[in-house]
Amino acid sequence: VKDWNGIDQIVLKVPSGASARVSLHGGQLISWRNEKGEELLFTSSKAIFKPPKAMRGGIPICFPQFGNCGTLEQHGFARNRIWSIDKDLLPLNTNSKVECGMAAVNLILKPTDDDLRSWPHCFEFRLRITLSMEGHLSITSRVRNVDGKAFSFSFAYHTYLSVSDISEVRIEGLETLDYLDNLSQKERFTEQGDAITFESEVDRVYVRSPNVIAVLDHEKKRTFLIRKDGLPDTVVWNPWEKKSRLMADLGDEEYKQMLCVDAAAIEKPITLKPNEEWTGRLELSSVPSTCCHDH
Ligand code: TA6
Repeated sequence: VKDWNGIDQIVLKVPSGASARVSLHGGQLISWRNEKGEELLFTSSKAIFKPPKAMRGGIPICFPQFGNCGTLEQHGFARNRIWSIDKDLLPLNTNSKVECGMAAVNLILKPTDDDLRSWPHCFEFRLRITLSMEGHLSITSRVRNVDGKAFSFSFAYHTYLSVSDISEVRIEGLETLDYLDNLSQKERFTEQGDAITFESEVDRVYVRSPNVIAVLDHEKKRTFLIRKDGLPDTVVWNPWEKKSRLMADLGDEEYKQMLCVDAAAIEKPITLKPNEEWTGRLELSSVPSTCCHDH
C-alpha cells in the first residue's frame, strides 16, 4: 500500500484479525492492532507526515544515536530514511510472508553518502518485524559493522504506547533502579520501591533494567508486556501539558493518551568491531489486566 507521501507501507495480517503496518519511511511501525482491531500504538492527530521528519507516534527507530549530541540530528538518521525490503531473506514475489502462523517482513538500511559524511561508519541494519497469530509483535534489529574500523552507537525503539489516561497508568519492573533524569541534566537518581505512576512530565533513562516490563492501563484493563533482549536500558517519557503545547506535531491534550517506554541501549553505547553484528530484540504483547490494582 502507499502512505500519505506515496511511500510504501507494508501491512502484516494474521487470520485472527490482528494487523501491523510498517512504513518504508524510517522502517517505522505506524500501527499495531489487536484481533479486535483496537489500535495499541499512539499516533498524534497532528503528526506531520513529511519526510525527512519522523511521524510522531508508532515506533520510530533511534539509530545511530539516541538524543541530541554531536553532529547528527536528534535520535539519529535511521528514522528519517527510506528503507528497502531485504530481498535476500524473502521470496522475491512477496514483501512479507506468513510462516508458521505469523506474518513477517524484513527490511534493510545502508548508509547514504550523506550519512557517511555525518557518521563515517559503514553498516548494514537488518530489521525483521513479525506478528504472531495471537497479535504479539516482535521487532529484531541486527546491525553489522561492514567497515574497516570499529564504531559505537546508541539505540532505542522509541515506542509510543496508546493509553486511555496517563494518570491511570503504572509501570511495573523499574522499581529501585537507577535512572538518568533528562529533566535535570541527566543527573542520576534511584527509583523508589513501588510502581511508577504519572502526574507530571517524565523523561528518564532507567539503566540496566530488567528484560520484562509491564505497563498497566487501568481504565482499559489492559497490560502491555514489554520483553527486550540486548537492550539494557528503558526510556520512560511523557511530555505532559506544558511541553506538549510547545510541540507542533502533538495535540495539546494528547499527552494523556500516550506513554513512551523505549527498549534502548544508551548508557553504555554498543561497540562493534569490523564484521561483528549486534542484535536488539523487542517483543510487545497486550493482555487483559486480570488484577486491577487500586491506586
Ligand atoms: O524519549 C525521550 C526523548 O529524548 C525526549 O526528551 C523527547 O525529546 C522525545 O525523545 C521525543 O523526541 P523526538 O525527536 O521524537 O521529538
